Amino acid sequence: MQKKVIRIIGVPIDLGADRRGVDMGPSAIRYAGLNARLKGLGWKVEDYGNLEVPVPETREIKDKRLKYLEEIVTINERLHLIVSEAIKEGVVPLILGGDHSLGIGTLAGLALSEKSFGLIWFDTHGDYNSLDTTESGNIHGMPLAVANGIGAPELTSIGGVKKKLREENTVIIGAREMDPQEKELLRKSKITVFTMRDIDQVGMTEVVKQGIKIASQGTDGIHISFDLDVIDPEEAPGVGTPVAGGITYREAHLAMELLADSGRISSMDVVEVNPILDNHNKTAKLAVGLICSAFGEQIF
Ligand code: 5AB
Ligand code: MN
Ligand code: MN
Ligand code: MN
Repeated sequence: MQKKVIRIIGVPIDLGADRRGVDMGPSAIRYAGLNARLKGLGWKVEDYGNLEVPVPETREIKDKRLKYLEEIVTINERLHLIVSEAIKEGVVPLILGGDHSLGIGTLAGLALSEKSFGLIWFDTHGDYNSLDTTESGNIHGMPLAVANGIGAPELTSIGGVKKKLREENTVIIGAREMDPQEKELLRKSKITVFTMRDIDQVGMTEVVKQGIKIASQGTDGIHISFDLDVIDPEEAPGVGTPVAGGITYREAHLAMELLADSGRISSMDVVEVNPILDNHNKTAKLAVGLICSAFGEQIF
């Protein structure tokens, strides 16, 4: 890795999800010792602090198919500028969530750069719902579709151009729960989906190696979007939407270690940590371990 500055950007948002609590994610992750550990690895750490996010009690849901749309647009408008600024300055943005609706802003920010990025999306879910396929109206189930130009125009237009990702360089790893119509929509795209079955069958090493290859072809770097719910709830109980049958603690670390070895990580989101459901900050600590593995920490 050539870049030596990491800029931490906290986004304490839970407007994109039904369950309250992921707004406390950035605080829990910092409390678990993130900044000191990254410094210990030789990174210069700039903590930007948190973006200002309204609490749901002060707002109302205007459209049940797109809950808190206006607020989420405002936050992602701000986030995309902060991310694009970081890339321009040559520092690595590390975005702490908050729910996954922040992925809209991160990817819009990356798309503003002259550089091109592949994307690896670690998630139980596809996050590929459109206005017509969503059953919940929760925007955290939509960011990948929005980044691909599908969804409410208020969201897809953030950052100008419509498409913020290159489908052929986009990979989902760890999928195990998608809405029926979301699946259909995703199948129509050129996004590569590695499900839990693929991981069971060929192993995490092979899946991540293929993922890196796909995300690297013709790109300058790889953005990792890591939804903690990809990990089994036994090991990561503190997440917004826990689903049984996830990847293990070690598989998650191995994935980050392999990505670090590739030398191609240019930015990262870490989302959906929910301290209310957590067990003594276990999930936030795990998140810190994963971030450190991604940014060069080795066992020996
Ligand atoms: B997460 C669901 N597909 O759209 C929906 O945690 C879940 O960012 C979305 O991956 C989960 O509400 C969003 C049922
Ligand atoms: Mn997600
Ligand atoms: Mn998820
Ligand atoms: Mn979730």
